[in-house]
Amino acid sequence: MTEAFALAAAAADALSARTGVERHDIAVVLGSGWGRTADVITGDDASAVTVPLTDLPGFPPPSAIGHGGVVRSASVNNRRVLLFLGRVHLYEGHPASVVAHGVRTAAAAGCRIAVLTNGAGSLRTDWSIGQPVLISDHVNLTGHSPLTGPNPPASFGSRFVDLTDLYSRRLRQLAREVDPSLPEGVYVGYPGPHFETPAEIRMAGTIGGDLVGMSTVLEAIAARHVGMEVLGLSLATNLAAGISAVPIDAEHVLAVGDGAAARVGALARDVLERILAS
Ligand code: 8IG
Repeated sequence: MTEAFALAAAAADALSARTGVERHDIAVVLGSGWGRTADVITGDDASAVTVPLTDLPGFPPPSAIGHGGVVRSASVNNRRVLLFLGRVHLYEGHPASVVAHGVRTAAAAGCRIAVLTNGAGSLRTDWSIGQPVLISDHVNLTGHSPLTGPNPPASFGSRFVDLTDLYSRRLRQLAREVDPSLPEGVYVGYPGPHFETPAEIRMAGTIGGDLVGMSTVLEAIAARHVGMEVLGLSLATNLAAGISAVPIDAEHVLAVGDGAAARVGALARDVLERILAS
């Protein structure tokens, strides 16, 4: 556990050496369906620097489709944004500590806010496909925690971290000031990489879920543990198994994201600017 935090500090040092930026303010993780929003979010900032994640200690090569495996440091309203294009998933065979490495690196780089985005299956037939949704809470069905293992270093909080307000009410409110029509939903984190059975989706609904996905929950826990404020944003890219009239197809899911990129990217940028001004 201590090694995980030391590795994140080393990655943050390498990042600052590569970007020439000593401290970053806000981290954004772009999940599946969100990759094309990066350019909308950072605009044509001449000071932007993109670094392959494998150049930084602790990041494995990406294997998930639609996940780029680079981190971009860019200026938004004179503040410094750290944009992860791609993330690590449990289903790639990595332990939870590796899944959490990005947010821990961002925290060590100075970020006090983590914006975690993902593509998700939706249980809500009243939402359209391509609808962005604020995550209000989650159910972690991965069976893992990024805090498993020896105690974290004393400079961090206890591993018995309170998750009552995991997804910040304040940040959700700021997002709704940008777009009052943004719905909220509970995200159920499954391990994947297979999609669910219809029975598993009925269970997700019974336990209060609105969205299902294979990411975000472990990063959110790790971010909260190091004292970051967390905003979760899902893009409902498909109706979940047993609700969807068509088979669930990972390529189609990415295409939905590409189709929504301009609109969703503008939303993400506006939300970031609103948060940075707060
Ligand atoms: I995009 O239907 C996307 N990611 N578990 N289920 C799970 N993850 C997803 C889904 C889905 N769609």
